[in-house]
Amino acid sequence: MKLLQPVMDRVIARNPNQPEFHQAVSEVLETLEPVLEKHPEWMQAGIMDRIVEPERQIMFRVAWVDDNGNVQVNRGFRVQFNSAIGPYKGGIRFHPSVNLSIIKFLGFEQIFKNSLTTLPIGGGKGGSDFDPKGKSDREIMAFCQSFMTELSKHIGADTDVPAGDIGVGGREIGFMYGQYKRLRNEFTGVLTGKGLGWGGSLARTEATGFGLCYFMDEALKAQGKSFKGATTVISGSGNVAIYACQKATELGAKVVAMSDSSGYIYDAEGIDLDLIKEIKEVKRARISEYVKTRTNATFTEGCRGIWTVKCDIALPCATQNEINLESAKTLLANGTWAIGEGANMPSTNEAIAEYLKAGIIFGPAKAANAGGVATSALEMSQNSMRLNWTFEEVDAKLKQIMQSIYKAASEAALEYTGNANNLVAGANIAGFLKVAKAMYAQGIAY
Ligand code: NDP
Ligand code: 2IT
Repeated sequence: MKLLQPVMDRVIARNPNQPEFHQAVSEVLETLEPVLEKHPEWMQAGIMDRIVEPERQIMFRVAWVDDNGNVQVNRGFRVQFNSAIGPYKGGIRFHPSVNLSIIKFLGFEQIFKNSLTTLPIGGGKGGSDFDPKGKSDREIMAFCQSFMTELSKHIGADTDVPAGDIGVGGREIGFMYGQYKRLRNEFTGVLTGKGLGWGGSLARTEATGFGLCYFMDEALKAQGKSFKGATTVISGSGNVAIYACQKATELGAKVVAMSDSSGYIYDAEGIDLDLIKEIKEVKRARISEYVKTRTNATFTEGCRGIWTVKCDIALPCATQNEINLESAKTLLANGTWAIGEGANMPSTNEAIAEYLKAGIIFGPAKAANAGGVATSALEMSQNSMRLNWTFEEVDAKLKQIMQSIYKAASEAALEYTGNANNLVAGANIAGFLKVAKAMYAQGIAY
């Protein structure tokens, strides 16, 4: 990196102790050099230094009362990263590991992902270090209400539209939406992932997992391959993993392993997804329960072990940096020929370099998991029009969007790197171009 190394150096100097943010920025800057060589006017207009600095970062106290009557204090975040092409858009994550570095890496990635969807949405992300595990419904509600009491001052249907992410699903969106409405007295599309009876879009729940499979299906087809008969491993067992499992299975794959943060299950006969849904969606229990019913399956403690399971296709759908260099090497040594990222930044930059070196089919997160936010944008459209599309309509639009993302990424990859299969560069470049053009056109205070 020549042109952009000074930008990277400034990011590191200005944002010490934010390793995840540095990682996400470095992965993008590494691929944008040829674009900036063609556009010196963008360098001159400071587009690069501007794009790595959030437009606004909000951090706030979230105080709430637990079931024992004790006061608990968490920290809330909303990073409004870039609004060049639309209102800030991105999920909210509740997980004890959440900090500013994690929210910034997610918000930064969201800029390019949202641009790739072709829909008018800017990039943002939020969350809290609140741990929903083991909390009662009342505690979840109390936390969500306190969180939204502050967040409501900073968002709006035309300003910033949050949604779910790790630890935030339909239940949490409901509690937050109720509080927003209570405070503002307005029924607008200020959140996505809402319930189907009150403004939610059909197929939003399925969208990220389905979209991942639609994207990978295109990438596989381009190389004469498909999900048919492919042994597949999916990490995680949350929203993204469950619907990735459903669609991959529909497309002919045999999913043999899934996980949660305590370990992974292996079922040689193929995962029983109804059982997973019962355990994770209904009972909110641990995945280890699976082997009580499916007695031929095994449970192994620890998260990284799942990457030692021999598979053709791996779909990491849990969390960031779940595949490090060692796990990447294990996958490749076991003959894995395709990897599609459902989670955000699940592979370290060293792991990605290893995939590219091996020449496997690799669907990077920004492109491969964009189906969730794309369908959120479709939910926003339906809310604005005050009407609902059918499941089939939304699903068809989602599929078409994922196909067009694949096309845009592979064409940009070919144009700028000479290799249509380098979807890492292709996705970053295609996503960046639209945002950079918009930022340039909109000028700067002078
Ligand atoms: P969920 O909360 O529904 O599920 C998360 C899953 O990942 C759970 O199985 C969880 O296990 C596991 N997990 C979470 N953190 C860790 C960790 N630190 N180590 C190991 N396992 C972990 O979240 P989603 O399915 O919504 O999100 C999964 C990934 O997909 C995230 O990276 C998210 O950013 C990304 N994503 C989500 C989208 C969406 O629409 N929801 C859209 C695009 C990307 P456990 O239950 O034990 O914590
Ligand atoms: O990472 C993501 O794209 C999401 N968590 C979904 C964001 C959204 O606004 O639907």
